[in-house]
Amino acid sequence: MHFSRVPSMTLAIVAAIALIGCGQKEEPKPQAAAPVAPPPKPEIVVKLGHVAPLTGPQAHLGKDNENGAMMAIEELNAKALEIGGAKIKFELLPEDDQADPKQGTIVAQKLVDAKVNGVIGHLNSGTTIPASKLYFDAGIPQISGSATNPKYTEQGFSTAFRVMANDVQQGKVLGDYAAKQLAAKTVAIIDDRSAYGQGLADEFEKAVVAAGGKVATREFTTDKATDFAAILTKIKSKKPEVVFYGGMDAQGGPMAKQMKTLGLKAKFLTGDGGCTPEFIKLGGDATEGQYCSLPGVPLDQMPGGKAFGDKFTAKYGQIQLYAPYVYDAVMVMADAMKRANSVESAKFLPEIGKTDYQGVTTKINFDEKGDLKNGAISMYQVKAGKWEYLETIGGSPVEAAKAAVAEAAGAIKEAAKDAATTTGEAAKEVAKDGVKAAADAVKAAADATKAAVEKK
Ligand code: ABU
Repeated sequence: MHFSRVPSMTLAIVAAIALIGCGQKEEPKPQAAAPVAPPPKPEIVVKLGHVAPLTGPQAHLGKDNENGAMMAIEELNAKALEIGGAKIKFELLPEDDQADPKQGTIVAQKLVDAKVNGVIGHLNSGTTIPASKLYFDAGIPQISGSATNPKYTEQGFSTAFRVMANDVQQGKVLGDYAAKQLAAKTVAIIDDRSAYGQGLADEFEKAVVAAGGKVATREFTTDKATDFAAILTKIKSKKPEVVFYGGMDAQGGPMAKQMKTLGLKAKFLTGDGGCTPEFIKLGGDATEGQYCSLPGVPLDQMPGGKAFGDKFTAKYGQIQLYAPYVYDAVMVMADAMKRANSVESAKFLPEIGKTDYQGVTTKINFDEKGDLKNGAISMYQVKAGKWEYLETIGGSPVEAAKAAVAEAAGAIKEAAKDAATTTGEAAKEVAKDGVKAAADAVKAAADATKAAVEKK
């Protein structure tokens, strides 16, 4: 036999190839498994429509509402909420309805098409009411912070809510005030023919008549008018003791001014639409001694009023009117989403009806129609160029006292925490601020408790 001589290296290669062919390769040494990062939580953008007049004579009120909503949205986003296992980012979709009912439905349809999760607004009853049908048909929850005409929540729409007392309550308080506190035997009534102005004037008239007063004349204007000489001249000839105006500050201020120019000496009384710094600015010294009503209690008596006022003023300037209510409207909607563990309109809508939320303005619970339970109305008078609080009618003083005590307890706890955790010079300032906030809250609690006791 012949054996060829094969070099040893060649044999090794052949052996290796044979081994590979047999699938016998050297296994890598087992290594510790790298930790697997959990998949990132999905982020859901929750779109909230907001509607108010951003142009025209009520633009200052519309912007005030929008700022209230924006402040709530920013605070919610800062909390990095998780709902239904997703990170939630709130986004405000602001729309301008120009306080015009037709434009109100146009922008409402735009928000429906944008598939918003909810709507905050509108500002005016005249736009809120027609828009509410579109939101109801689309199943979109709506909370207004300022529309007070009763019809809004009387249509049987499960989607409609408001966070302030309505004009049945407000008109009654105003009518009683004119007939009883101001002892007016005859009144003249003007309204701007808007759903709000006309509706409030109707309720005022009913209450005056029920209290034994007489309506000398009823006159009309519009929410765009600036000259009221003709109707005021007619009213002057009737010698009423009170002129009541159902409408907004853009007309109310100039109307008070023109009353003075014409020598019409009757007291001027208006509702929440005129209860603004703008009314005083437009009416000048003719507004001195005049009256307005406003659903709710004054900001400094609201459970979270002081803190809200300080923060809002630093960020946006003077509060015009409804900003705290609109802020609460956003928070109530977010609270319903948290309780439903869903941002889907159909899922969190039933939770809005079950709301039991301590807002900045008051404790918020809704009745079966979507109206605020225990809504209060407060009266104000212009003194030394500023609206001064006179009294509150209605509401739940016991609830207000309870909320104020809780607020005071929270403020004291915060002050103690700040004092314990801050060092050096800064500590003195922080502790001073905290103690002052706590003292304010304790005073508000004492006032609210006194009011509750007096009411009993
Ligand atoms: N609440 C008075 C202004 C808004 C409105 O109801 O039209």
